[in-house]
Amino acid sequence: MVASMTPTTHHRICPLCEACCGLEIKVQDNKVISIRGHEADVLSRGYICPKGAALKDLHEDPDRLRTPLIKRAGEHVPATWDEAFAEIERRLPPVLAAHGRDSVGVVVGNPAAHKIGLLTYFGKLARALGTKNIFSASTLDQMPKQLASGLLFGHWLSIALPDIERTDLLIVLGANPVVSNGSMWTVPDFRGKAKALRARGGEMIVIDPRRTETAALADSHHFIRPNSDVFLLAAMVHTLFAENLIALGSVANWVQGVDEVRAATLPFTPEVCAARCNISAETIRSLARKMAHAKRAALYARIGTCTQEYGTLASWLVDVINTLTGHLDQIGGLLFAKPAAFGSNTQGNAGMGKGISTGRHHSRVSQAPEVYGELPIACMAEEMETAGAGQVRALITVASNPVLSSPDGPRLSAALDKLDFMLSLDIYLNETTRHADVILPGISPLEDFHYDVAFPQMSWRNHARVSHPLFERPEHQPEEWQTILKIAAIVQGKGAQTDANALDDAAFEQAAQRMAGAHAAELMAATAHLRGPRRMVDAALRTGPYGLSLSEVEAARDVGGIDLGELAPRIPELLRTPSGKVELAPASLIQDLARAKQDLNGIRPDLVIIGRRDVRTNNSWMHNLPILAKGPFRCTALVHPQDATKRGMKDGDTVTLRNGSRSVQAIVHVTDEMMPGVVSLPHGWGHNAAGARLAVASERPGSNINALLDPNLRDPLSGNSVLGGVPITMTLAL
Ligand SMILES: Nc1nc2c(c(=O)[nH]1)N[C@H]1C(S)=C(S)[C@@H](COP(=O)(O)OP(=O)(O)OC[C@H]3O[C@@H](n4cnc5c(=O)[nH]c(N)nc54)[C@H](O)[C@@H]3O)O[C@H]1N2
Ligand SMILES: Nc1nc2c(c(=O)[nH]1)N[C@H]1C(S)=C(S)[C@@H](COP(=O)(O)OP(=O)(O)OC[C@H]3O[C@@H](n4cnc5c(=O)[nH]c(N)nc54)[C@H](O)[C@@H]3O)O[C@H]1N2
Ligand code: SF4
Ligand SMILES: [Mo]
Repeated sequence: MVASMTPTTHHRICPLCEACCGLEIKVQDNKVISIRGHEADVLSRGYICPKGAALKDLHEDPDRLRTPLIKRAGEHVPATWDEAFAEIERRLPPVLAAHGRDSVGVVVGNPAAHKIGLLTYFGKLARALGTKNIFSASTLDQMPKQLASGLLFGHWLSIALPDIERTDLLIVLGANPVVSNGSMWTVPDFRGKAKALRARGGEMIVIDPRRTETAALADSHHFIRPNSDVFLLAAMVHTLFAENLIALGSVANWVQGVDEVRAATLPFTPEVCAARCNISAETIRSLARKMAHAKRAALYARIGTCTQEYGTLASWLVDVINTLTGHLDQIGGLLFAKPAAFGSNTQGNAGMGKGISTGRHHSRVSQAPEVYGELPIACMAEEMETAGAGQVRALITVASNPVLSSPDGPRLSAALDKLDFMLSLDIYLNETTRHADVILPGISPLEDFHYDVAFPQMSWRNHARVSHPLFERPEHQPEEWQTILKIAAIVQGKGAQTDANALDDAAFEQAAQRMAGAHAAELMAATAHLRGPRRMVDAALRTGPYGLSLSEVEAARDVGGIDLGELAPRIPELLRTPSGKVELAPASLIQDLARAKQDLNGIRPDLVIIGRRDVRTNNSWMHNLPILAKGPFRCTALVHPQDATKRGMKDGDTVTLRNGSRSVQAIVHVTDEMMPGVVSLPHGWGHNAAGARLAVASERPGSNINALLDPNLRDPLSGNSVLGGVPITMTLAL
């Protein structure tokens, strides 16, 4: 804790995106005076982006909530923590008692992945509720990638990562890591690493409907028609078989299903697929040959390939190509991380496991299958609107802003208004939380302990790093894990007065059994001085593959963390599939490929819409920070000159974008960086909701692309929403 006249220096991990950069923060008189990249950080080596520096603005933002709010007569008014918990106790248990467990839904959003208290305790709330209605941002994002990886390798978090510092060829499909700083791949300073790749004679190819900031660094760029990656990828696989380019390399003994893949991709000839995806047959063949001939190569794909109708198929075929060309589990190809703690594929029996399954239950209205314990977020509105047993009548949102981030926000907004009770764990009164009856704020990241649970499982280099609070949290404000345990106690009928620490002790005893089995008592004794997430981290580190402890990782904080070295081959030990092999041809995917085959000659709409990210934004919630909000307006619709001319439009015009009965207005920016026939509008905008408290963001609200999108359009296997490649019309606004 800090209260000094001379500046003090602190090191912590940036909690804002998956790059997880190490920061060096100087503090004086209890104020942040500077934030820069921590040069010694073992993972990020001094890199920082503008958002990292904006943590100061976040910490100081007057709109960031510091006390609970209760809605009284339509107005959100400040309340004490005791009053807020009492209000929850008054309103939530009766809903459960009258309508059963499924009548309370929970939705968890992106920042929860960066707040250890939320990430490690959310599950306890979901279990306490016992509801099937669990939703998250995963089905707006990476669920297809997780499903495909789970089917191939046996666990949802076994993600094959490009070995960027040692590769000769990197193909980037549907991702813009120069702006996003990487996703499902923790790779701070992607730009620096891509430049180094090219400087050592390597090649980078980008395939994207927009000539992106990442494409600007590449040797070549190809426009691809949105929503058609499955056709490009299947045709590449077809080519590998047709030209005898299959060479599995060191994993040859650990792969099954090659023949099934060959048979299933036979119909996808480059000639047939070229017209569908807008990439010539010759280019398709040349991409396949390049992957086959390069000694060290990696094909990387991300959200552009997930948020589409064939998201799981596309994600699967990416790793099929990586495997068939001998780059899986190869130095300079694709490798798997080996995290120091919480690694799902460092636990249990090495080399074999249960694998994954989906569809253990289904959503009530659309019958969408459960995937990784949750239902598609786009089903949330219909579950609230449709009467009958199991109707969602109360909702808990945890760091989630689905009114802006999920399809048909306006419909969701209307459904939230009709709930019997809504509780939000959030730090802003925004487009979603304005509907809540009670809002419980989380503490500022600078007041919080942190250890990344998920991202070391996807990091370009193995490491262990931890963050400590720089500032004391406001008096009486609980840490977020304590808040969650209190709510869990309320829904279990234990009452709001229950001591969170006692609940935590009981829960930890069970966790210790799971982690250490016969040695559980020893583990409990070794960690007895800790509580909450700190104790979980210590226990996970001690039982992890490097046998570290929290105090060892803490001791390395100011020297940039503990470097656990380059990624190394892990097959077969990593596998958790029932066969103990890489299951290259899962039945569900082979079957789904038939759906794509039906669509080989599918319609090619005149105009479709896709999304976009900007380095100064982070989904829907950082537009209120002055340092990021300044500068040119970013929520513009990018339109190719041909498309603009055809419709009599010019730069700066306001246009109406329409998808059936849904429409939004946006300002046009004409640019040939777009593929003709494709419009790009970023997501996370539309900050003009009445009752929200976002002074800076509401000055330039922007438009909500998700108001255009249809919640019924989903990848059927993963339940992921289709957020791109959706046909629209565009007319000049009157
Ligand atoms: N059309 C379109 N839509 C998209 C996408 C797209 O590409 N196109 N991308 C999708 C993707 S990848 C994602 S991940 C989702 C993200 O969508 P969401 O999961 O809804 O995440 P955010 O938009 O980041 O909103 C985060 C919420 O968490 C709150 N919050 C921030 N920090 C904290 C904290 O420390 N504690 C608590 N309790 N709350 C906090 C914020 O105030 C905000 O309400 O959006 C998706 N939506
Ligand atoms: N600055 C910033 N960084 C972020 C975020 C942010 O909002 N701002 N959000 C974070 C989150 S939650 C996530 S999940 C990651 C996402 O990280 P990325 O996946 O790198 O996300 P994007 O920058 O949206 O890049 C997706 C690319 O796919 C392209 N695309 C769209 N449709 C298609 C298609 O059908 N096929 C192909 N091949 N390409 C297509 C788009 O033009 C875009 O260039 O970024 C994270 N980092
Ligand atoms: S890239 Fe920027 S936002 Fe992401 S972790 Fe690094 S500093 Fe933070
Ligand atoms: Mo995301």
